[in-house]
Amino acid sequence: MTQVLALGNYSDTDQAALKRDLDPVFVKTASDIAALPEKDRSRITALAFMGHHPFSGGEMHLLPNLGLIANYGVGYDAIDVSAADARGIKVTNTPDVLNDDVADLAVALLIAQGRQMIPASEWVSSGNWAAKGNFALARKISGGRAGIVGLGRIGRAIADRLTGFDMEIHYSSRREKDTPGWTYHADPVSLAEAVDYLIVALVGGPETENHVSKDVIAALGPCGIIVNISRGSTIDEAALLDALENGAIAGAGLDVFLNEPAIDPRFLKLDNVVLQPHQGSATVETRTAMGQLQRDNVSAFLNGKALLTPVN
Ligand code: 8YV
Repeated sequence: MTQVLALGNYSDTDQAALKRDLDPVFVKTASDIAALPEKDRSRITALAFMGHHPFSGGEMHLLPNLGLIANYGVGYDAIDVSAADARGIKVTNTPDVLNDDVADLAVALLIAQGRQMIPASEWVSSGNWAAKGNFALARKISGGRAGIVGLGRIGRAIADRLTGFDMEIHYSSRREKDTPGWTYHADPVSLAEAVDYLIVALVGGPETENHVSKDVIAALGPCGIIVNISRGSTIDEAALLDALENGAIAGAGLDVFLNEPAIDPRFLKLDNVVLQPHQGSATVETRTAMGQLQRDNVSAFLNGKALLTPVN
C-alpha cells in the first residue's frame, strides 16, 4: 500500500529510482491531485515534490494525512511553509549538492555575455567572419568588480570562483559575513554602484521579491551586466527589460524568469542577453544527487528517522 505521492516532471532516471525506492503514485501537477480517489489521497503521508508552481494550503488540504513534503531543489519558495507548519507537515530540500553546478553556470553566463560568445559564435557560423572580417571587441572579465547579491552557499561558491579570475568581490546580504578581503554593502544600490557585474544569488519568496529594483539596476549603469541564477522574482523584471531595451545596462545572463517557461516575449527580441531554460542544477551528476537526497528524506520520514535536510 503506497504512502508516497511523487509530483512533478521527473526525468526517466528519477522516475525509475523513485519507483524502485518508494513505489509512489505519480502525478504531473498539483491539479491532478484532486482527481485521485479520496481513499488514495488519504493514504498519502509523504510527497516527493518537484517544480515551481505554488503548493499551498489548498493543495495540502487534499492530502489529509500528509506529514512530509520533500522538495527536489534547494529553493522551496513554491511551497507555503507556513501552511505546512500549521498542519504539522515537515518540509525538506536538497541543499549543497547543487552549489557547484549553479555557481559554474553563473560564471559561464557572466563570461558568455561579457565576451559576447553567442553573437560571436553566430558571426562564425553565418560565414560573416570570412565575408566581413573580425567580430567586434568584447569586455574583459578578469580583474573586474563583481557584486554578489545574497552571499549564501551558492553566492559564496560563485565569489570563490570569481576570485580565481582576480576579481574584486563585493556583496550584499542580510548581515556582514566573515569574508576577509571582500567588501560588504548593506544596501544593494550601493553594491550596484561599486561594481561592473551584478550576480544575483538570493533565495526566492516574498522577502526577496524585486530586491534588485529599478534603482539597483540604474545604479549598475550602462557598462553593467546582470546575471541571475536565483529566481525570476528577485529582480524587477519589467525594469530589467526596460534597461536592456534602452541600453541603461549592457546586458544580462539569465537562467530564471517570471512565469517559466512562458517567459515575457520581450526577452526573445533582445540581442544583449544570454538566456538559459532554468538549468542551474541540470547535470546528470547533480540531478542524481538531488534525487537521492529527496528520496533519502522520504525514507527517513517513513522509517521514523531524523530528516537529513529539514527546512522547518
Ligand atoms: C530546481 C532549483 O529544483 O534547486 C533549485 O532551487 O531551482 C532547481 O534545481 C530544478 O529545476 C527542479 O525543478
